[in-house]
This record gives sequence, C-alpha cells and structure tokens, in this order.
Amino acid sequence: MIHPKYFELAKAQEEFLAKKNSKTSFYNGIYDRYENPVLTRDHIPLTWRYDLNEETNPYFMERLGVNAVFNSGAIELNGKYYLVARIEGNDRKSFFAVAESDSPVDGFRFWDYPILLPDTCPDETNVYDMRLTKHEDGWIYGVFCSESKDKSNPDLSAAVAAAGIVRTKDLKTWERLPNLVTLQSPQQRNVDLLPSFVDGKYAFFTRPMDDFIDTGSGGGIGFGLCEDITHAVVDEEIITSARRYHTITEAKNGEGATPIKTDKGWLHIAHGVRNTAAGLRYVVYVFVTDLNEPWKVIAEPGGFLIAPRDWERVGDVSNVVFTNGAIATEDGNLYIYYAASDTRLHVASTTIDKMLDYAFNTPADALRSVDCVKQRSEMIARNLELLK
Ligand code: M1P
Repeated sequence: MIHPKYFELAKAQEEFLAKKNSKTSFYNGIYDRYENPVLTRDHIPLTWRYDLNEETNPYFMERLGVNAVFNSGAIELNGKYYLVARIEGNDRKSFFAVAESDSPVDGFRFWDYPILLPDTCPDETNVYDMRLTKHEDGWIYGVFCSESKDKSNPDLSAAVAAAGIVRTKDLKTWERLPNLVTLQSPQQRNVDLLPSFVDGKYAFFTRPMDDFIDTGSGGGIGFGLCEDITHAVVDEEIITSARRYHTITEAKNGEGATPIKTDKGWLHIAHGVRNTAAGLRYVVYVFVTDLNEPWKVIAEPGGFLIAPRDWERVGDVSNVVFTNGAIATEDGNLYIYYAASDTRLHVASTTIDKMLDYAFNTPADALRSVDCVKQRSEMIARNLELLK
C-alpha cells in the first residue's frame, strides 16, 4: 500500500515544479537574474527520498534525504535543455543526475534514476561538478572531480582530487575512461575539455593544485594537450589566466562552464576565490582566449560578473557562487547556470553579443587603488562632459 502522505506531497511538488520563472528587477545591463532557482532539493523526486510503502515506512519518513542540488553541467540537445546536477545526499556524498526541460529557465525535472557511473576507481569516495563538452569527435564528454582519501597522509581529512572522465552519446549510457593524469600537478579540480581539437589533440583547461583545498604553487587556470582521451595524459601545463594578488582570483582561479566558441574567441565563464575574515568568497568572472591559440587570454574585464547577492549569499557554504555549465543557443542567447552557496542552482540570461561587449569593452583590473580611481575618473569626466 502506498502511504497516503505520498499523494499530498506529490501534489504539492507538482505545483512547485510547474511554477514559471521570471526575471527579477536586478539590472546591470550585462545579464538578468531570475526569481526562482532552476534546481533545488525540492526538485528531487519523492521516490528518491521516501520509501512509499506504508508497511515499511509507517511514519512516512525521509529514508535517504537530499541536502543540496547545485553545481550543474549544462547542454542543449535536440531542442531540449539538460542539466547534469551535483546532488548531495544527507550523507555528504555527491552524485550526478540529469534534469530535463523544454525551457532554459524553468520546468526542469529529474529523470527517474540518478546516474550510476561505472565503478572503475575503487578508492573514489566522492564525485562532483561535471562539465559537459560536445566534442568535435562526436562524443559528449563529462569531466568531473573524482575525490579519494589521501592514504599517504595520516590526517583523516586529507584527500586527493583528480579529473574523472566519462563519455556518452545520449546522457543515458556513460563510458568511464581513466582519470586525467597531469604530470606536473599532484591534484586537479575544475578541469574543462575544449570542444575542438588543438593541433589534432584534446585540449584541457586545468586547475593545478598542490593540495586538496589550497592550490599552493598552482598559478591559476592551466592549459595542456593530450593525444589519447582514452588514456589522457597531459605532460605540460601552461598558465592561462593567472591568480593575482588583491584581485578576485587571489586565492584560487578555476574554470567554470565549458568554453564557448564565438567569432571573437573562446568565451570562458570561470570562478575566482579570495579569502576574507568570513572565509573564502567565490565569484564568477569572464575572460576570452584566442580561437587558434586558446591558451592566450585576449580579454579579461576587471572584477566579477556574478557575486553572491541577497539570499544567494546564504547556504551550506555561504558566500559562494559557482558555475560549471552554460548554454549558448543558436539564436545568440546565453544561459549561465550558477549555484548559490553550494545549496541551489540559479540561472542568469544574457546574449553572446552582450558578453563579448562586456569582455572586450569593460576595463581590465588596474591592480592598484590609485590606478582604479584614475580609470573611474576618466569615465566620470567623459560622462560629465556629455551631461553638460
Ligand atoms: O565550496 C565552494 C566550491 O569549492 C570547490 O571549488 P574550488 O576547487 O575552486 O575550491 C568545489 O568543491 C566546488 O564544488 C564548490 O562549489
């Protein structure tokens, strides 16, 4: 017998999932924010959380709760929008699941089951933050963080982060490939695979790290090539977008959404981290790299694109916005899926044209207060002249 409470909760969830989303009054001319998150733990099917059987679950308790739904890879396929979300159970283990919608801003529903990855890494404890790449070789790749206990370190919390790689044609059947090996860097997180070959090779944007949390000598976002994706080895990483003192990327600098090819270069929507008395603060920022030499930054506007605002600031890991997925549609629209405080997933909408204008015409970080004041005063002077 199905517990009667199920029908009550199912009706309420149905109403919640049917809610339309709309733009907020937030304005900066660059992108729009939306009222409702596109994915939350309330989007998780009841069948994933409750045992529906009244005999085995007389109190209708959540048996396998879900804590958060956040950092999601994103892709458009055959006119539908798909998010491969990071779902974190109450047990702190993350896993992936596909949510599908006809709209980029609302209506996302999870498929019946989460993704069961092939179990090829016996030491792997946790997986998260999948980036999806529609590669020119015909596969859709998913690159994610594969986390294991660092057995060489007696510290109970010591862990090792590596880039796991899977591939699929339909988001249903996933082939697991060996984890990426980066010969110069002991740990990796936030790795993105470029959709195009570079010199006939697979091109990765990496985030070299000495340690699981601290990037240490890792200088920012790296770039490296590999011949064989089925045994991916990057011999050499060069730094693309560097971490810099007293900027939004001082503590960490990591790739976000899979780079988007535009007429003017590869558009990167990445994240930067700085340290504060209240802990690490994560923001989303933009840079563009050369189409033919994608390791070369050709535009990097100063400061952040998206920083946590209002209720986005509060969650499991507060003061964080993070993206690992964006969808550029054929008609030039761009949807950036950004998670707030490791708890829920929001969307911002803009266009490729606006992002390129933002990237190429917003002043770069002048790096020193005095130069930032000069930069601002020059614009003020031009404006005051216009207003005369
Ligand atoms: O908690 C904030 C983010 O921390 C990590 O990102 P990074 O490697 O840049 O520090 C990731 O665990 C990410 O999932 C998380 O949102």
